[in-house]
Amino acid sequence: MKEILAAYGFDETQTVLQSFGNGLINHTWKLQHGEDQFILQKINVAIFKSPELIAANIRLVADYLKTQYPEYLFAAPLPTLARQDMLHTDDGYYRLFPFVPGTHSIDVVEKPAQAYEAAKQFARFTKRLSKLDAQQLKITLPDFHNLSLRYQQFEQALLTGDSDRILSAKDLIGYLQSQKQIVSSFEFAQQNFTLRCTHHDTKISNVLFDEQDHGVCVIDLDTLMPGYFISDLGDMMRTYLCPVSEEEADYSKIMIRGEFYDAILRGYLAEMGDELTSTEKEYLSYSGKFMIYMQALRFLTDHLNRDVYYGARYEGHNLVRAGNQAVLLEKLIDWSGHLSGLTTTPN
Ligand code: GN1
Ligand code: MG
Repeated sequence: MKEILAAYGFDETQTVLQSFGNGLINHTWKLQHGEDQFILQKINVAIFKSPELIAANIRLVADYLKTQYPEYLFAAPLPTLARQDMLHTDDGYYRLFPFVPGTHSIDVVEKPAQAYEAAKQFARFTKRLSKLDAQQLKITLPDFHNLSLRYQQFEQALLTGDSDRILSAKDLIGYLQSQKQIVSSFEFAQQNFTLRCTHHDTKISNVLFDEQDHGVCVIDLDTLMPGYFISDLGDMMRTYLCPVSEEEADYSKIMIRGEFYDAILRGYLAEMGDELTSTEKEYLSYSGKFMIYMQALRFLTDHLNRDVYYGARYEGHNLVRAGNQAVLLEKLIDWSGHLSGLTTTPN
């Protein structure tokens, strides 16, 4: 830490570091230096193999927004004393962000208004970048939301994963196999949707709110890449619709909160309503199923592969997470069926 603090010009005796947020991949701290607050983040290089691509994307977007939308608040990383926008030490890559004064973040969506505000912020971000060619963005995580590949990785784990785990997860495996049509809809999306500058991690803690609980800006651009709108809209559905998170082991608490669904859509469409094509608009409700299904596959695949990606804090942790997401998927399919008066919507 000494080396890191020195690189940013902080006096160690005046610095207080505290773990921050609940991300599974990168480690994040809140850094207090005298009166000033910052966010320090260590990039997990086992996952992000080329951190310089993240820095390149942030620079591209920061420069674009500065010229096109100077009023847009964009929290770019702060340079080191040596003017680098990322610090490379023997121990990894670090970044420092300003803590935007007067803002706070939340970890759990408790009110529909928070869902509305967050959806509007993520949509505004993509909309502001709609004239920037998404192909100019670097791919920081290849195939990150490629559902076809995630399904193949799941099938591979069924062949080469831990055989005891495969056996004991057979009901869940069967359920996810029975929902494979969700992959076909993704393949349609790939052919027909517009490639956009997509955030790919739209959990609520990636939005900063002001004191009146209005959304101010989005943060955490590690997974900013070319992608489809269903990733951003869908991950909001995955993480805002249910009162409990993917960590909840008591599945009786999993439910769909209809008023949050409406709030997400209203917020998202308030900014992106004019940007989405009519084909894309037919896939609004699909987006939730897409992301929940993919997350269930990813957690289960990792469980079968002995937790190499997400890690596990207890035996069977990723199985619990996968089961949680499968129940959420079932509830959403059921709920959206009632919504449209059909048993299930075609996509
Ligand atoms: C990871 O690190 P975190 O929590 O922001 C993962 C997401 C998953 C999420 C599930 C790079 O995000 O894709 O949805 O866990 N990020 C990566 O909690 O794999
Ligand atoms: Mg993230």
